[in-house]
Amino acid sequence: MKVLVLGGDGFCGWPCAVNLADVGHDVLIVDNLSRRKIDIDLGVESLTPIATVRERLTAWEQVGGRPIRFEGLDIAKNYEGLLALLRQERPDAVVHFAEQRAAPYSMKTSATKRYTVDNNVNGTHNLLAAIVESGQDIHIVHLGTMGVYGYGSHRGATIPEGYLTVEVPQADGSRFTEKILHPANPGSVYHMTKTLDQLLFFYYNKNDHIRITDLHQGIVWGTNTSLTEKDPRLTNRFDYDGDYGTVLNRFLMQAAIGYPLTVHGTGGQTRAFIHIRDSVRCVQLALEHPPTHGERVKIFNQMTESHRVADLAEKVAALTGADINYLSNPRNEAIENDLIVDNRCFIELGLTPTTLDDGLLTEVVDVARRWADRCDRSRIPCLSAWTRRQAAAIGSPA
Ligand code: NAD
Ligand code: USQ
Repeated sequence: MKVLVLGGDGFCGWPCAVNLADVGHDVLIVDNLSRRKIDIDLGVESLTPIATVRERLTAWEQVGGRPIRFEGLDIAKNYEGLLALLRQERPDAVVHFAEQRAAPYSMKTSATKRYTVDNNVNGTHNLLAAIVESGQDIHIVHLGTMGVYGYGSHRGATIPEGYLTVEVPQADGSRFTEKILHPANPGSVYHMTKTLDQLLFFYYNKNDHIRITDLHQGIVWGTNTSLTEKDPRLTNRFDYDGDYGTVLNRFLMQAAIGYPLTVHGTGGQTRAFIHIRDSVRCVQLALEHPPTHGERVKIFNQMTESHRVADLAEKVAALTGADINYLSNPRNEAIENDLIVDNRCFIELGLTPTTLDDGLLTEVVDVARRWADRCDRSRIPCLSAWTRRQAAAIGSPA
């Protein structure tokens, strides 16, 4: 299959691209390298040293990998370039990772809010419009987020895979049932862009019959896969800073350098998680099981387990002896929430979930220890506040 991987230089996209090439697909990475530029603007670096795209692709061929090509393109700004690329390449599928993905970054300033909306919504819409204009039958596999469902109380209900069955009362007292997109309840400007993506997919699937799989992914942890471990130049990025670092990888890295684990609030927030190796496998499964023509948008919950943030901190502390610090929460989010998730679609397709085992946790701590001298401790605190009230509480500029 010929596959374009939009955002294939990023944390989830890079291991996914090499896996797809490894299993025999013809892969072209499309990326504007904005993530690397944001690192420069923020004055931070991936904890692991990452090679340039060119070095990565050369290394991949040198370890015997099927060649992967690269195209530098901004999918949000260069519509004509994207359309020309689709016409030239005629891909069977496009995997879409190319969005600004950090909630704290999206909440930093009005400029980062506007950038996140412009980049994410335009990028997704450009892709949909370009597929229609190209007249081709291309399957889109999009990386969405579990955060579209929201982290308020679901009152013990199981979160379905995208669609909720509701009963609608009629004036005459009768009722009918219908399957609707699960109501969206975003918790940040970033998460809001993913809920807008969902509506764009719904519309283009209905109007133009584009085949789409939307993967509602949980928080990805871990760093490398067996393929990115083959050569140091293939190493994946490891974000640890207050904007881009995600909770479990941050805790493991903090434990490695002797920094007290940064729990926001009481740590009662419950979130969904998936290991990077499973994330890569799920994308492959989704690509190889496309929706049929005329099928509505296929939505999978791409997560393997749910945990409370405080429980994760305690688990990491027990494993490493780290201290835990309960901090004022910079985010405007529920103090605690329940999260029961249906993830049967991937299990039925053959995913064997990698769960939080001590060996894998230790592996991440070892990676972090190895690169501990690259860590800038001053960049660990989360200083991006959701509202003025939160900014005042954490002593951050509003
Ligand atoms: P990342 O920032 O590491 O990678 C995104 C890549 O897309 C980067 O290489 C960036 O340069 C590129 N990009 C962004 N805008 C672009 C544009 N306009 N044109 C071309 N390229 C562009 O992020 P990630 O962690 O790899 O996440 C990838 C996707 O998966 C995102 O859509 C994210 O929302 C989703 N996701 C990530 C996680 C996670 O824990 N990392 C969890 C759930 C969902
Ligand atoms: N948190 C801490 N301490 C920290 C960092 C975070 O307690 O040091 C808490 C946050 O307050 C939040 C939870 O941990 O309650 C998760 O935060 P996160 O930064 O790990 O994850 P999030 O902002 O939700 O975003 C990440 C990815 C995003 C993806 C999302 C999946 O950056 O791209 O969409 O996970 S999900 O959470 O399922 O919506």
